[in-house]
Amino acid sequence: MKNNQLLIAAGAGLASGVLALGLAEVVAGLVSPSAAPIIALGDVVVDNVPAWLKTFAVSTFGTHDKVALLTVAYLIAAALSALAGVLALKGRLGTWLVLALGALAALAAATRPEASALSALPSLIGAAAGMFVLDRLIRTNRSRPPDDRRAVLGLGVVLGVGIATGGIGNWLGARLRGATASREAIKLPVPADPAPALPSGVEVGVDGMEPFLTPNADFYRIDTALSVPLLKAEDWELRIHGLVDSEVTLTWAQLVAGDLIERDLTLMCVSNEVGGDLTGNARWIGLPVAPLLERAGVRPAADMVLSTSSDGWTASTPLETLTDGRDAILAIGMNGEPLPLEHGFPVRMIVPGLYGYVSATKWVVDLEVTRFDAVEAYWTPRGWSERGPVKTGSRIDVPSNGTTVDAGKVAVAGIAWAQHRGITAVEVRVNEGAWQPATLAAEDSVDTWRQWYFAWEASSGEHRLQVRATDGDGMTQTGDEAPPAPDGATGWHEINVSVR
Ligand SMILES: Nc1nc2c(c(=O)[nH]1)N[C@H]1C(S)=C(S)[C@@H](COP(=O)(O)O)O[C@H]1N2
Ligand SMILES: [Mo]
Repeated sequence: MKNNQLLIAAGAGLASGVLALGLAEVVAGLVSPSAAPIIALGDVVVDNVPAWLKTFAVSTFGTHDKVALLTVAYLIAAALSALAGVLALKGRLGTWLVLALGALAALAAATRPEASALSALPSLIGAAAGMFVLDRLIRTNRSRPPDDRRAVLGLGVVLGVGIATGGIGNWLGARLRGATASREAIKLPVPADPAPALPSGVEVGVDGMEPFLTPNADFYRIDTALSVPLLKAEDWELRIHGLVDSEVTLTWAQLVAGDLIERDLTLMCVSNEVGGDLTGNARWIGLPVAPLLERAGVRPAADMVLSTSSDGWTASTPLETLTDGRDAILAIGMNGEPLPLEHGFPVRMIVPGLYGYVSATKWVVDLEVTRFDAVEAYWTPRGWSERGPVKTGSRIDVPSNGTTVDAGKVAVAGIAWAQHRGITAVEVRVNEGAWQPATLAAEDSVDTWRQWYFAWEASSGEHRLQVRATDGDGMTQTGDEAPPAPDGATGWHEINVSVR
């Protein structure tokens, strides 16, 4: 009997919690998706986790780190809701717990960089509804015998309504914010300076190799945003200020009317491990950054540009990489489409030769011309270097590690990269033997990765293959092993293959 009552109370708590979160989701859909309680609390967690935990999350869950975090958050919310239900049996403590959780989430939402005056509303309305429903459920159940089937039915109804409203809220959010519609309405302008056609032979044509240009759907995604910022191109504005003679404001209409260039650029995450897949190559359309900075009139004291996203994330980019003639752009197009929402719609920055965390700000809305000794970007106080030039590297993609192949000629192939320096040689060695030259695929540009191929005469047994690249500066990739933090992993990628 007693057990039954506890179980129903826990269920009442859970059902009220789901309803509270679902309703909060609807209000967040109207206010701002990032103001939803779990998202707001999650964002605070993301911004405050110690560096080692973030590194662990990315290395364990890779690009699924957000799903992992949200799953944990929802499990904690479920446990606390059930606890509130049990406490509510005894007195006011249960409803107070709901109120406290709601207030905490409201505080989190209200103090986010992208917060508005209404950001606390979803959590507060959710908590109020949760308290009311919990109170009603507990009261009705107290007045009934604990094995009454109507009690369970009531819980089920509340739970169902909660889940349904949550789903509606999410959908409503994306619709009402209009980001998808804004993106769908865009017809990318023809660039003034289009990319030359891909040279033939940029792909080695070995089965199992990724395409030279990464389809948008397969492009890796890394960012701190638990809910994708939903901006509309028509409302977008970029402010350029700081150590400049005159501030510049750039609207979407002005951006697309500018002299756009189209370039193939390979982007890579500093968290990419040796042999990792946190990299992609796309054909981007964008407006060069240098003329904008020139128009603003950069003061001599400046040595850095701090770019900020709509959700308050920042990157510190060395000024010289934006003005030395390389194709640093405010990108609006990715492989012939407007930027996908999760890759920074409507505008992001791309700077060839730099890891994403110091250059590739998505949903960019602000460029502050400043100094490295004046401000730190998002990842700097979290244990990453303030500067992040891409390190020369290479990877074996075929055959994959641990596979068995037939003796005889085996196609070994992969990619090598040294953005903005280019790749001049790739070498492979077998079982720590002599380094042997691989054949390079055609070069698209020095700013992209380059495929390579090696015809291996494989004899039966267990073998270890290693790869290393040499860049356009004549520097050969070091075999010294270093982890991704603080400024990019080093070491030779190796695979083990059984030959039968
Ligand atoms: N607004 C914002 N931009 C961001 C980030 C972020 O967390 N927030 N992460 C950066 C990092 S670490 C990388 S590697 C690239 C990844 O870009 P992608 O997700 O389009 O591949 O975006 C960069 N731009
Ligand atoms: Mo990154």
